[in-house]
Amino acid sequence: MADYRELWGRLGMDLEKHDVLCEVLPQLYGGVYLSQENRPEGMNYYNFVVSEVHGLRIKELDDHKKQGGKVVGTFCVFVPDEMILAAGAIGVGLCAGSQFWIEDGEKVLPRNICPLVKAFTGAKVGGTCPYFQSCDMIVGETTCDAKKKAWEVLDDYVDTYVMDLPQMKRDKDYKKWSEEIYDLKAKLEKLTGNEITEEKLAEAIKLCNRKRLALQRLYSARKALNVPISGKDALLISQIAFYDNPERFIEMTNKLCEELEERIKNEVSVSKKDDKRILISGTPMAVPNWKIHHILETSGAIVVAEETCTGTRYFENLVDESAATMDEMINALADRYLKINCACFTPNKGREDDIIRLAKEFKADGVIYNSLQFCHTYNIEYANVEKALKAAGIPVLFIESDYSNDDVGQIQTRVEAFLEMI
Ligand code: BJ8
Repeated sequence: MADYRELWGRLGMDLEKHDVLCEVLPQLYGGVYLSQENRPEGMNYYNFVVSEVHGLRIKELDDHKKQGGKVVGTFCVFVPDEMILAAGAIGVGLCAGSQFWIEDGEKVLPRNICPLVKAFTGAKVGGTCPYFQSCDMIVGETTCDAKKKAWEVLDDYVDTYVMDLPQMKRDKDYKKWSEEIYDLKAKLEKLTGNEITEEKLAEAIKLCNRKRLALQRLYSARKALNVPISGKDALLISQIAFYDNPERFIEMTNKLCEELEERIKNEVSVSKKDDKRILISGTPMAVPNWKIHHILETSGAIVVAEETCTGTRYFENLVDESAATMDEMINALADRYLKINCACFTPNKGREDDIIRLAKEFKADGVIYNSLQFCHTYNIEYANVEKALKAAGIPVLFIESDYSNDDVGQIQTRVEAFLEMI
């Protein structure tokens, strides 16, 4: 990797602490990713993106800022990327998935809350994430209590704007979410100095839809009986989708999909005949959280899909492109986004239906329900999901975990017993 220390220094990072992270990541990536056999050639692009994770893309953000552009950080798939792009800003997903950031997070937050929230807060407080350091503003949302209160803490470090997400799906909630998107529009226009015109928004809607279609195509390839790509690799691609340049990401992902479709034709597979096909459902897996996939795929399973926000919830459903006026477009955005079935909604029967539908579509032998520790919404929602899956005859195993490696052995034992049983 080129030398980015001058750039990191300018971003106000803690260089010494960041060096520790830079040492750990390649080892982790090598063990989890580069040890895989028969990976598609197209994964070389994503290997390169990871090798430059705090380098090249940060330089691109820096160049954009030097020309007067803004960078906006987000933490939830409900925040419409289309508005950020239409304002001429670059959006980056900031959810963090490493134990490395927990210690700094716990300096300002209680210990007994979700690791995802502690990690992204720690990344900012410790000055060890160049994406966070590049942000001119972050957009939070009122999804869960942990996030909701963390915004108040983060506001001391960076301009923090919060969208008030309704938690039911009645007509008045759709209306409210449209209003929230209108407010975001005004905020982004003020931040960037650019007007969000109908033309710009229409363009951004098309771009985000093309990105969703590329990810849908990737997931379609995983439905094949001879699975052409590992779950770990597919997860990595979704994670990269949150911060890569969208046009480049679309191009490279479609190119990879061509290769995967060829593999399917030629029956080239990364899975073995007896591997159990697993659908993962639950909380998002922010980079570099590859823990559950790695355990599964080294224990006789292949992960075929993720009903998560680093999976189907990110790219299912397109925004209606026939909307022409600003009102119509904003309503179309509200419609598409409020279809996401996050456990922060009540009731959330739609998610049970999604999991059953996906398990069938991807021919899963079983479901791993994965919840981050202290995530009340996903933890509690398991009871209803389990009931629904049982009624549908689909085996399920519940795993609650954090970012540490302390429970790897225990999870492995439970996973192996589950795989034997299904
Ligand atoms: S749409 S899943 S990205 S809120 S932070 S809820 S894990 S306790 S991330 Fe999420 Fe949006 Fe929903 Fe998806 Fe639980 Fe942690 Fe809260 Fe979390």
